[in-house]
Amino acid sequence: MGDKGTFWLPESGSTLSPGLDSLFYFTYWISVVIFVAVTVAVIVFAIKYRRRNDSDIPPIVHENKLLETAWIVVPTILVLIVFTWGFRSFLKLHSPPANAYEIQVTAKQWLWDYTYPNGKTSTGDLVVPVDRPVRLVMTSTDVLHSFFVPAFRVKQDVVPNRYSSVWFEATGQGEYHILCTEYCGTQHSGMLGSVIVQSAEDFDAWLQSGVEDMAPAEYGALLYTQQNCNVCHSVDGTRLVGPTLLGLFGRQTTFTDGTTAVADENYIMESIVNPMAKIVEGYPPGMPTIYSSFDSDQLNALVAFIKEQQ
Ligand code: HEC
Ligand SMILES: [Cu+2]
Repeated sequence: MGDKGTFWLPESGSTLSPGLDSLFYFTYWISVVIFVAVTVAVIVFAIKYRRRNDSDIPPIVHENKLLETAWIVVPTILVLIVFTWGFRSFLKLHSPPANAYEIQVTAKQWLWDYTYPNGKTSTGDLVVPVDRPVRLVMTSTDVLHSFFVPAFRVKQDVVPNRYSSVWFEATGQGEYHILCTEYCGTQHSGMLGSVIVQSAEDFDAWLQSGVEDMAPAEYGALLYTQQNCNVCHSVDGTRLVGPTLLGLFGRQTTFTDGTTAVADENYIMESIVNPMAKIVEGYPPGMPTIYSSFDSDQLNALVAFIKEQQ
């Protein structure tokens, strides 16, 4: 496969591409073989067994057990191979490595905004280091969008009021297209960008240059005191009115109705904007509902801050 892709697939730029592309070509070649075999059989049989005169009556044909078994068993095996292969790829697509570098993505009509852990921001162009897993935590401030990098074989809906994520590991330096693939209004087709993959050194230099905003986790720390979260939540393990935020991210929490959840980005956001949705067992339903008006910057910041309390 060349750098510029093939007739069927765009260039391949991430560690996810080879596995998915092989699966595509596997199903493609099976389809080609079956298509040719069926077409040839139809033509040959149509000629060979055509009705030759008015008194031509076909003989009675009985089933051929071997043939029938074969055309049940062989396709079943092929379908199971495709399923297993596809499911493994699906799991890989949805299991970012634990050490992935995280970048926040905010989609809005009609652009992509990126916020890096140190507060550096960019619009349109997403700069990432080569050969390092990157996880994008994405949300939208208005309508549905969808983040698509064809060369990386990743595509994920970006939805208001919740977080979705994708991860990839770019394998070569260069520029790759980002498209929005969810119709999102008049300028939808112009909602474009590039992933710019750089060497680790270039990326670090870029990251340190012209940082104007506070790091999300730092802003979160500020909100934590300004918004009085600290009155009810400690970050050192102490039990106050509410549970401690220490070790919350990734922790399994049990609720008063007996259900459980592992605290991820969506759980934390829901706990803040809709605190009555799930009440932590052993605690009163005492969290104020005033935080439902937080905007996505504030929520991203609090989520980043809480993630750091490990
Ligand atoms: C008046 C006290 C109070 C304030 C102020 C408060 N909370 Fe809470 N919070 C609670 C209580 C009580 C719970 C546990 C009951 C529940 O689940 O609603 C809770 C639960 C949570 C949880 C879920 C914790 C877990 O262990 O699953 C998160 C996250 C959270 N709060 C974040 C915040 C943030 C962020 C702020 C500030 C913006 C905040 N809270 C402000 C009282 C408070
Ligand atoms: Cu869009």
